[in-house]
Amino acid sequence: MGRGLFILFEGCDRSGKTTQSTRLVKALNDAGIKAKLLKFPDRTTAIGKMIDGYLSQKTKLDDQAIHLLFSANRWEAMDQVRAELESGTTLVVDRYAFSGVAFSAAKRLDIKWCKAPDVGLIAPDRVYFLDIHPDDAAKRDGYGEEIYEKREMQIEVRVKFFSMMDSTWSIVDALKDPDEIHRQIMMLTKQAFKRHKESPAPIAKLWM
Ligand code: NYM
Repeated sequence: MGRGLFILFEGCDRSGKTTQSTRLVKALNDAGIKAKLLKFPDRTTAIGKMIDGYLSQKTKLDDQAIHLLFSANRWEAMDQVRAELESGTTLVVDRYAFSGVAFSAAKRLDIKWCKAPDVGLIAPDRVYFLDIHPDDAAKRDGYGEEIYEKREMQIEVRVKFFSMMDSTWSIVDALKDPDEIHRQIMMLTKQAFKRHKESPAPIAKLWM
């Protein structure tokens, strides 16, 4: 059996990533493909709890310090991620290093500095960018509860995401009907499996 695929969902806050990543995992499992959902930040670990305190505005941290904690929260999951992929499980991930860079660079940290701690993480096979304008996201339930959910910040975050896109990314219109988005994502994922079957690629490293 070949390795699983490493598929990411990225996007601004309230773009529907959690809904769509959950649906994708269920659809893959229903089709007999072993798949699991991961989410970053993983708020359950010791590092994740520090991140949660910061995001929910209970504690304060330097921009640099929180950036490094987000990265450490990914690194602490890497052994498990590699083992799962090698065992043939496809991993669908709700946010990853691109969120790390987009949010910190939006706070005016140097983009090269922001990328550095995540260099060498496992690289994604595909990235689905759920694109929503921050003004539309602001109309969605629960918006504004966490530290970064402010218009100016989200506009800057979206620009930073666009600056990091390459051929592994697909931009999906997050304002479309959720069923239609799901169908589009399933189509893209089927294509990714087909390509990987025809020419299997080894697990690669990010930004190397
Ligand atoms: N976030 C997420 C970062 O600033 N850096 C990161 O590395 C990651 C993974 O955390 N506003 C931000 C983006 C979100 C917030 O994410 C929490 P979520 O998906 O709402 O739990």
